[in-house]
Amino acid sequence: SIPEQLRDTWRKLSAAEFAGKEDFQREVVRHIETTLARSLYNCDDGAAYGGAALAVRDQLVIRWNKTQQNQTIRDQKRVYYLSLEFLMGRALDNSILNLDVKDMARDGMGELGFRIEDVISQEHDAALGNGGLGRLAACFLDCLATLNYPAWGYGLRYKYGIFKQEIVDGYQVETPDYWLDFNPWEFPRHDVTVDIMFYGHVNQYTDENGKVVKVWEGGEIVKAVAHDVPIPGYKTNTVNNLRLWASQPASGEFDFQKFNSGDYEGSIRDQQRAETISAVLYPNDNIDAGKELRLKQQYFWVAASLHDIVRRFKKTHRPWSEFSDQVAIQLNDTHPTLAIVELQRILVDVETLHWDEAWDIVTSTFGYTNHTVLPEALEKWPVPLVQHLLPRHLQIIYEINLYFLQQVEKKFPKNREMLRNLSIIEESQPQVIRMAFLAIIGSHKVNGVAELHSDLIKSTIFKDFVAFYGPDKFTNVTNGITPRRWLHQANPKLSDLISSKLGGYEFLKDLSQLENLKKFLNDKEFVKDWMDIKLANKVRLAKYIKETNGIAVNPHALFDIQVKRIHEYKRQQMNIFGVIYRYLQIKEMSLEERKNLVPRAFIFGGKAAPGYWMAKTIIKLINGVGDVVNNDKDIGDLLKVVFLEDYNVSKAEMIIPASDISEHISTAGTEASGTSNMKFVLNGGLIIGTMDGANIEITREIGEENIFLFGNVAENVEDLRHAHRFGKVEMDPKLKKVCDTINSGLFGDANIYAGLLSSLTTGCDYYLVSDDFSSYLTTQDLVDEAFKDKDGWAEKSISSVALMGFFSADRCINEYADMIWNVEPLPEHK
Ligand code: 73E
Repeated sequence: SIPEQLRDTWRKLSAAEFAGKEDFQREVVRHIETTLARSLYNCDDGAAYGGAALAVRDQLVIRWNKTQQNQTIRDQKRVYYLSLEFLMGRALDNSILNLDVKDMARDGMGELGFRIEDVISQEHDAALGNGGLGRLAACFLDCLATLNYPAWGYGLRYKYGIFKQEIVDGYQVETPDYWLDFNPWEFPRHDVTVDIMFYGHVNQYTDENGKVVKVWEGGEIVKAVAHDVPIPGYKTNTVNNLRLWASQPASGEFDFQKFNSGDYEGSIRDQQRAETISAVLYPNDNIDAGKELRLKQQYFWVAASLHDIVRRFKKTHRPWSEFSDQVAIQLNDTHPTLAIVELQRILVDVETLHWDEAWDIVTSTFGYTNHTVLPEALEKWPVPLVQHLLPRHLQIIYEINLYFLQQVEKKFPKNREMLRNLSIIEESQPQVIRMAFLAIIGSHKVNGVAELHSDLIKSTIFKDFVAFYGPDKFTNVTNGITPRRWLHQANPKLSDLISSKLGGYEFLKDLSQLENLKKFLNDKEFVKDWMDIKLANKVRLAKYIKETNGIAVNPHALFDIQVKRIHEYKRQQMNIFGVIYRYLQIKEMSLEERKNLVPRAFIFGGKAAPGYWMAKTIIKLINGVGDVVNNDKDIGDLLKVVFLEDYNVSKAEMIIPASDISEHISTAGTEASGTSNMKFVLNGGLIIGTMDGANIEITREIGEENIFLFGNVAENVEDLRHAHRFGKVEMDPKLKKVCDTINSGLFGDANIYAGLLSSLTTGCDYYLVSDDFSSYLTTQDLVDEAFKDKDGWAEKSISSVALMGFFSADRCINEYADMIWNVEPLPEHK
């Protein structure tokens, strides 16, 4: 660092925070003219975005540096959130809002000739995630910074995020998402690197004290390079760090021997192989693809992150026994479970601690969050693959398992079944490692993400662990969302209206204050403003639909939205079957009868995993139905069906505020939580849903009168499935009618949909569409009736929002901090 006597000079010259609009504008223009080498003659929206982003970024960096210094000086326990996905979306708008300089930015850019909305929309989404799990990680980062927790995110810097979806002839087509052409939000740290080893073998040596030491050596080395992203909190000086690792060849250069001998291709092959590790995000949501490259990604990221965490701890010269007083590591699902093994390896092999002492440190450091009970999503790695890629880690896993099973044997003597049920190793062909079991055994707390889900994991997939550990190791932290992005940023008009009634924007930091909105339920002007904002948001979406899909949607129609990953368990198929039934009904109605109908626009969006054939068929059917319905002159405004291409975070910010009703209709017991349900309600939309995930707690908070619930409950699912398997279920006649219509070829060649339809019959209807279809339709009729009563609908909308405080992710973070991490916020620095 700089010598004491020079520091005054340095400090005088330190970068300063904006004093006002002119400062901001000066920085924007300076960046456009110098950093970007443009001028007022060739500055388009893209360059204006660049200038604005760089100017705002400078402000973040000033606070970021101070936050990091402050955290080092205070030297308190830190939280490390390990997630293979961070679905961040856009950063400029979020940064401006969190710095509380939106008005200044709007005026400032306006005077320079640019509309702030146009500038903001130039930004490419940071789409390093699939869906809810990745977006939850992003919301948590916002909250950690807003609440001043000393926290770091650790992830992978994918060169390609989630693919872009195009719809061609009604089918999904994937194209790569290269998002790094201009990314001002990351700082490559070429000086922060870690060498990561793969393959190789384990050798045993006896050291000078006669102790046997195991050394993992002779493997292939890949270099991890840190890329840091500043994470600003809302109206606080705290700016935390998200560290993403990129893979590079260890030497940094190609193989000169090969090059000189004329093998140019061979010389860069190793480089490409190394870079492949962080090249692409696996595009599967709630499915485990089980590919070797995925395991490589996991170890690469986990090993680099742990090295970094351990290096930071060692700088404080504390004894190892204090590690878990300084470090809490949260595992976002099982994807980072190898971190448990890696820390044990570092402590035992490198730092030469005794096994038991090391294991105590490990287990008091980690917490594990489970996000799904779907069997196809539970990670299991084949033993031979792990043996090949990470030989030392496999030995350690065996040892962990051995000691654990000895405990099991003590508690349940001679109980072979218990040993088999609890073993980390599943005795299949080949043997596989159950990563969730390893995560449980290596953590001090395990949590689910909504009450029902946390109960379900205790009574099903982890039942025997509850019997072994007792129930206290398992807990619940119901998911939440950040109201900064999902209200203030996505729906500025509503946020402004709320603040005008609640006396400022404090509610964005304490969402329970929304309760005070109830006082205005009878304030006619307020209610009108509220519904006018909803209409304006619908008009905006209708305009977008017209531009992108060419479909004219009446903004006064009931907007019924289902946007999320396409998955059979989420039951988009049930939704579109319902649409088909509605269409058939309308066709049979007289003109007089039609006058009573509520016009409805069904709006869908979401990506299918590229290899998930059934999900892709569902997309095709939605588009097939849309083609028929939207072009049927006889139907007009009464029914529209829209599939919005390439659903992502920035589109969600536009779509969610425009809903009247949204659909959260998963088979009971399958959706762990869901978080878009919370986003829709917070924006004044109502929901139709099943008794699943967080829908249950949303109902408890906002009241049954404000939600449209239907369908079977989780308790009945097993029996119903059993009945289907034994052919004891007659198909609902209405659903039969829908199937017949699809089979008639009305929506395109019936062969395309054969698999989808047979899943209901020969496939035993695993997701129970036929069991819930009739109550789904009945409930949709109730929605229509309720929508006709405009005042009643407005009352439901406002009173729901008033009671959504619980679902702020600030509440989640405080619960994690309290129950799992045992960390305190830092006092905010100047
Ligand atoms: O219910 C959602 C939940 O709201 C759940 O399906 C999702 O996590 C959300 C946040 O808690 C989720 N994603 C995955 N598992 N659960 C997953 C699994 C493997 C790869 C990618 C994502």
